[in-house]
Amino acid sequence: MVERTLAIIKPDAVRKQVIGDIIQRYEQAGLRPIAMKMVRLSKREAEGFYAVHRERPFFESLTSYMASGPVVVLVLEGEHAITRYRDLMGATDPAKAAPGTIRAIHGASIEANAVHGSDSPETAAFEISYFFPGIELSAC
Ligand code: IDP
Ligand code: MG
Repeated sequence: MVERTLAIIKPDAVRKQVIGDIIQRYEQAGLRPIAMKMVRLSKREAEGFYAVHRERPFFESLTSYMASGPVVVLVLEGEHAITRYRDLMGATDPAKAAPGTIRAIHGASIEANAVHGSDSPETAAFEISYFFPGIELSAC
């Protein structure tokens, strides 16, 4: 089943200048970028994106961090893209992420963990529409 998932290359990874390395890993895994842009989220935009986490103790810090610098937002398409991208990212905490995963390689901390990926088809639909109007995906 061909799926679409939302990926974000987070501020720590952009600062480290590993955008190219991360996108290469997506492509080598058969996750095809079909939309992409660099944006600087406002605090409010980061809060809207992570609204499901608003009761969590790390919400304030997480949304400040996500607004701390530019991010690269992509839609990735491929067979079982959602779970395959979660596997490629690795566990939330880079210290616990399997060797060879993007978070193990590039993550700095449980918060600054290099990349985001949608966790379900419903989340992917919300997250893709948060950043990309349908018209920007229709040519792909
Ligand atoms: P996920 O990104 O692996 O799906 P979530 O639980 O959805 O993990 O958390 C969203 C983001 O919030 C994480 O990617 C990470 O940046 C941050 N985060 C998660 N847990 C913690 C924590 O315990 N302390 C600080 N930040 C956290
Ligand atoms: Mg999540």
